[in-house]
Amino acid sequence: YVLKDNEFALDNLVSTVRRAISNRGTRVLVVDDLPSARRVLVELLEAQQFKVAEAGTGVEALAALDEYGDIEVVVTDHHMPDMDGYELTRRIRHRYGSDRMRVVGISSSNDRLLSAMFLKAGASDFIYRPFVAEELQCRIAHNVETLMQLKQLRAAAASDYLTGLYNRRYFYDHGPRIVNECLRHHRPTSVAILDIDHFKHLNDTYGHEIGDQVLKAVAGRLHSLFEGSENLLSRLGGEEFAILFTEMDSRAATALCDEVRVNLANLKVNADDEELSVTVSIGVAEIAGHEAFENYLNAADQFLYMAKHKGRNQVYS
Ligand code: GH3
Ligand code: MG
Ligand code: MG
Ligand code: MG
Repeated sequence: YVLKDNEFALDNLVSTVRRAISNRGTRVLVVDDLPSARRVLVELLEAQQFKVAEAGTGVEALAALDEYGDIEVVVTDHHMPDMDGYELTRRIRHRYGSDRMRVVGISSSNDRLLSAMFLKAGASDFIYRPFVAEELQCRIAHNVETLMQLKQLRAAAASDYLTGLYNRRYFYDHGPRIVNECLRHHRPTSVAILDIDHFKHLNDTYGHEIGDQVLKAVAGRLHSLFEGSENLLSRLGGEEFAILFTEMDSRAATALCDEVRVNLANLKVNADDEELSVTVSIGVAEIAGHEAFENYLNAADQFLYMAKHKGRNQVYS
């Protein structure tokens, strides 16, 4: 028995430490009108390595969400003057989905329907007081875990497996939002489609694996060229990439694309004993009106076709 207990204790310690490490970046907001009750929660959470923020009212809580910007979990009391925890939960859910923000209700009320009310209002979890510290910590940890898994899923769904760039889905999902934002502020935007020249020939000559290596090298160079800029780069599929340029009309985007074209032509990819290089063709279209996003991509694709037709290794707009 003693041995078993020790084993359990050690197991517990290891998982506690592991959890504490993964909690480290997460900020939790504790909302309670009673300072002493708040203190207990804050100390328990800080012992778990969470970054903790505090609020004494619902209004303060909503302000804290804006002020910090990185709060991912809210633990809220129910009975509070002005705004109760149920109402606070509703308001938080109005602004943040449960995939971004977890809300955990907590109350010493003996109304057994309260937990159902909270859950219906969008709370992720509910704990009745008095609670066992371990239970609170486990429930919070599960919520943090769920958020982390969702984050990983979102990242996987947005990225292209071979190159690590944003994928087509992300481009078509976020592109229109960026365009609308730019149009609202009367900023010019343009879109470019870039396609590697004679890539089928490269595949046929050197094999698919070398082809993949070239794709990765081109993607890596594009990434480093656009890193830190507001422009959205993605791999549409195959040997085709798309770039959404903000703050750039067709003329500016075309000039920049020509620099990209020259830069890529100078890229050397080491494959087996050979140094390979490729050229690209690019079509550029300005987004000037309120047509569907696809229409502008089709226009860029038409221009890309012209660039190919005119002999490749060039930009057409
Ligand atoms: P063009 O200059 O007109 O663009 O000719 P192309 O040969 O580049 O164009 P085409 O569309 O005929 O061929 C594209 C090739 O890209 C065909 C396909 O086998 C290859 N490809 C598509 N996706 C991948 C990939 O993920 N890896 C590799 N290695 N090849 C791919
Ligand atoms: Mg209270
Ligand atoms: Mg192609
Ligand atoms: Mg091609």
